[in-house]
Parts: sequence; C-alpha cells; structure tokens
Amino acid sequence: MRVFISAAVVLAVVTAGCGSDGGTTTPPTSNNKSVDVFTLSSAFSPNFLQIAQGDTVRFNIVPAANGEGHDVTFDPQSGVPANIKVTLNGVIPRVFSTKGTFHYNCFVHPGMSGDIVVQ
Ligand SMILES: [Cu+2]
Repeated sequence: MRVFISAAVVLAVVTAGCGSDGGTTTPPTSNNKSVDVFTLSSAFSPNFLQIAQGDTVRFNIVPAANGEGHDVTFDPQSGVPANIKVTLNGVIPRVFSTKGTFHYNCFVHPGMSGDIVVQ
C-alpha cells in the first residue's frame, strides 16, 4: 500500500512538472485561439475571461444605448497590451503574450470593467 501511494505522488509531481512547460519556452502559435468580448450598453460581456498565453481577445465595440463609445484602458503593468481609445464601432484585437491578471476599465462608463486571466 505504501509503495502505491509513493508511486502516485511521484507521478503527480512528474505530471505537474511537464505542465509548467519549462517556463521559458515560447508558447506554440498553432494552438492560439481568439475569444470575443462584446460591449453591452455599460458592461463588457463576458467581463471575466481565462485564456492561454498567446491568445487573442477581440473587443467587439458597439455604441451604448445613448450613443456613447467605449474605451478599453488596462491597468498599467508588465506585459499589458495597448489600450483601446474611445471607439464607437469596431472589432479590435489584442494579443496577450504575458501571463498574469489584466484588469481593464471603460472610463466613459464608471463601473464598466473586466478581467482577463492569462495562464
Ligand atoms: Cu463603456
């Protein structure tokens, strides 16, 4: 019994080691995907995303009910993509090439915000 438990622990450790992909390797581009975020009148939908390193988020911006545009302004931090200026209509992609949690706001609409977790 003790032998089986030890083997299971060793297996788990080895598997976890493989999953971390060595840390410094460039993520494969062939597996990268695109995910859409839409603007509602004063909210992002979805306002929480988990994506993989190298994935693209496409911000689909349409005017709010009162005709105002939206911006996407990220909290400043290492590896953050470029902000999106106030836009009325457009699909604007941003690639997330750095792991982390990226919080963003639309400053036209207080409280309109979202988070993207890059793993
Ligand atoms: Cu907005």
